[in-house]
Amino acid sequence: MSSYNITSLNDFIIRKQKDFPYARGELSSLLHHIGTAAKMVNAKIRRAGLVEIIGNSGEENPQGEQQQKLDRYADEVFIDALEASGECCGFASEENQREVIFTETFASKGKYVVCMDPLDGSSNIDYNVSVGSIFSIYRRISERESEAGIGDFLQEGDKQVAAGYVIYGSSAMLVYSTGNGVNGFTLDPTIGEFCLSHPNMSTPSSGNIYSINEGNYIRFPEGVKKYIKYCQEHDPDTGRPYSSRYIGSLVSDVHRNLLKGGIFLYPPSVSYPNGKLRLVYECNPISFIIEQAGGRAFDGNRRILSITPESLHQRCPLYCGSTEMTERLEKMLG
Ligand code: AHM
Ligand code: MG
Repeated sequence: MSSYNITSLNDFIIRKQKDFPYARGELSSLLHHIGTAAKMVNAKIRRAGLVEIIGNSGEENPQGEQQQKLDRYADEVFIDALEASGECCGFASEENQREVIFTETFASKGKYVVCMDPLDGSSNIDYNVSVGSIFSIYRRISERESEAGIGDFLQEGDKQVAAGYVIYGSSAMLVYSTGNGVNGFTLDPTIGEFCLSHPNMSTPSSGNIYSINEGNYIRFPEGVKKYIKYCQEHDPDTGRPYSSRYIGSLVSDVHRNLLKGGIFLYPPSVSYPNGKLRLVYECNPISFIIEQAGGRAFDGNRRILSITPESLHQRCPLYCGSTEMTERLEKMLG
């Protein structure tokens, strides 16, 4: 007897497409290509240390940070996959100063633009720590007959039609949402398919994990310091002290907290007065997933998804996770 009882990512995407009566498969095709590119990046990461892929590329990204070889590899793989999909007319990422507009190929008429952090947490890669990829998809607002423009990429997070991340951890997993809940797929390496493993993901309303780089404590806003103290106090009723868990890979920290319940904080600090994380391709897609899973994400004052970006590489503080925990923090921030 056959033991075929899997739902592959592609089966699932096509099944979901039927929920949208006028969908013509363009978004499905785009998601399918992201899944394929993610498998290529995963394959490379799995061989890190064996092939010439770890270490600096010798170049810097637009923010003056050292680019790793894998940063560049992942960026190129996603660009090529998205252009080949024919559905994406432009791409913006952490690794490119300006948006990349596809003008030469049939992709120029694509309906969507994609913003990405192709390899998040890449400073961890040389030390065998989990990293990820983050993506955000918008419907273009420019005319389909014209070239895509910067305005297509600077839309509020609320306008995302889909977003997700891939985590290259003890297994590789792709988690995405098209605004109708969140689903997670684990790569089965024996068959090379992402298979539905975490249907309808929802985050607990509270938890006992707080994730923050406490090395920057001295310069944190007072409200954040107060909240950290609260997390460390003893209270058997609420399970405090909470556990402090910080990998330094946004995708990995958020993924764990999403499943177990918790809060992630990247406040303003001395080195990063506006926070370190980038609104367009880190905070927005992550916040979309968290809200879709029932959590919250804000910058201290506003919902992340309500902010209109002013530039591609704009930074923004990020506080996100379980509802009760983020609400308490919000009160302490005043
Ligand atoms: P990257 O996109 O260049 O890898 O930087 C973003 C990463 C996030 O994954 C992580 O949350 C953060 O930087 C960690 O920063 P820090 O080392 O300051 O705590
Ligand atoms: Mg990043």
